[in-house]
Amino acid sequence: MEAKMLLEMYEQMDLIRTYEETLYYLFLEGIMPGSIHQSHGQEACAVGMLYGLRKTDYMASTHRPAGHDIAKGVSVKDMMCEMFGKEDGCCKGRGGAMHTGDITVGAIPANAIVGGNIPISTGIGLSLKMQKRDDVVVCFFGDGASNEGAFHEGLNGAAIWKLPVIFVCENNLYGASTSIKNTLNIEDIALRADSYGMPGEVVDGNDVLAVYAAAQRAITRARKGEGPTLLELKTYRIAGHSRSDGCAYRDDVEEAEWFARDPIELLKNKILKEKIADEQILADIHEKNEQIVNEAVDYAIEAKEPSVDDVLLNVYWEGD
Ligand SMILES: Cc1ncc(C[n+]2csc(CCOP(=O)(O)OP(=O)(O)O)c2C)c(N)n1
Ligand SMILES: [Mg+2]
Repeated sequence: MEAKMLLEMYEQMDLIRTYEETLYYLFLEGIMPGSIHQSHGQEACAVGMLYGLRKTDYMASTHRPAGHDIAKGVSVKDMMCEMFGKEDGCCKGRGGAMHTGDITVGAIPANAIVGGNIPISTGIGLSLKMQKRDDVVVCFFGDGASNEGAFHEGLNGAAIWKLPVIFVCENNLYGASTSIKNTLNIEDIALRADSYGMPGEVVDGNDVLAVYAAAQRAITRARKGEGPTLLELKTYRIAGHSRSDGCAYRDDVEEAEWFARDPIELLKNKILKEKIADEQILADIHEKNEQIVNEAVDYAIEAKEPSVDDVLLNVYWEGD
C-alpha cells in the first residue's frame, strides 16, 4: 500500500510541475495570454493534503490553484482549455488561471480575493453539517491571507459550529514580495488556532508524507464531527509570485537552502533509497505526464472559442 501510494503521489506531484512549467514556457513564447501564479516547490502541500480524498469532499483554492486542482482530480485538458480561454475550459473559458476548478470532483472554482475562500469554506462546512454528511472541506490559503479579516471570521465561525473544515495555511514566507518578517509578530501562524479553540499544527510542507499524516489526523477529526483544524505547512515557492516576478527581494542563501529541499526531489530520493522504484520507472512516469500535458496543449490550441452570443451567460444571474 505504501509503495503504491508513494508512486501515485510522485506521479501527481510530477504532473503538477510538468503542467505549470509547460504553461510558463507557453507564456514566455507568447502562445498563451494572461498570467500564472505557479505553485512550483509547493506540490507536496497539494498532494499530501488531498491524496485519497473523496469526490464528494470539497477543496477551495486561491490565486495559485493549479496544484490543488490537479491533486483534487480536475482534468488537465479542461484546465488547459481554460488557460486558452476556450469553450471546453473548466469554466468555459470565462475564468482563466485564477478561477480553475470543477465542482463535479469537489474542486470549488478558485477565488483570487486573498482570504476570500476562507469564509466560503466555512459556509460549505455549515451546509455539509446541516445535510448530516461526513464529507469535509479542505481550504488552502497563504501566510498573507492569514492576516485578513476573513481569516478571523471564517475560523471563528467554523470553530463555534464545529464544522468539518481543514484550514491549510501554505506559509511560503512571502505575500507577493513582502516577507512575513514585516507582516507577522509570531513565529508560527498555527498558534492562532488557540484563539479560536481548535487544534493547530506546524508541518514540514515539503515532506509529502508529513503533510499526508497531518491531513489524515485533521480529516478524521472533521469526519467524526469534532470540528476544524488549522494546519500550517512551512514551504517555499521556487518560482516568482507571478510570471513577471524575478524575486529580487529574496536572498541567495535563503533560496539555496529551500531549493535543496525541493519536495519532488525529496520524495524521489526516498523512493530510490527504499528501492520502491528505480530511476527508469520514475522517468517513465515523467514521460507519461509530459504526454498528458502536451496532448492537452494541442487539444486546447485547436479547441473552439466561446461564442460571442453567449459571452455574458453565467456572468450575471438570469433567474427570478
Ligand atoms: C484582498 C486582496 N488583496 C490583495 C490582493 C493582491 N494579491 C494577490 S496575491 C497576493 C499575495 C498573497 O500572499 P499569500 O496569501 O501569502 O499567498 P501566496 O501568493 O504566497 O501563495 C496579493 C497581495 C488580492 N488579490 N486580494
Ligand atoms: Mg505566501
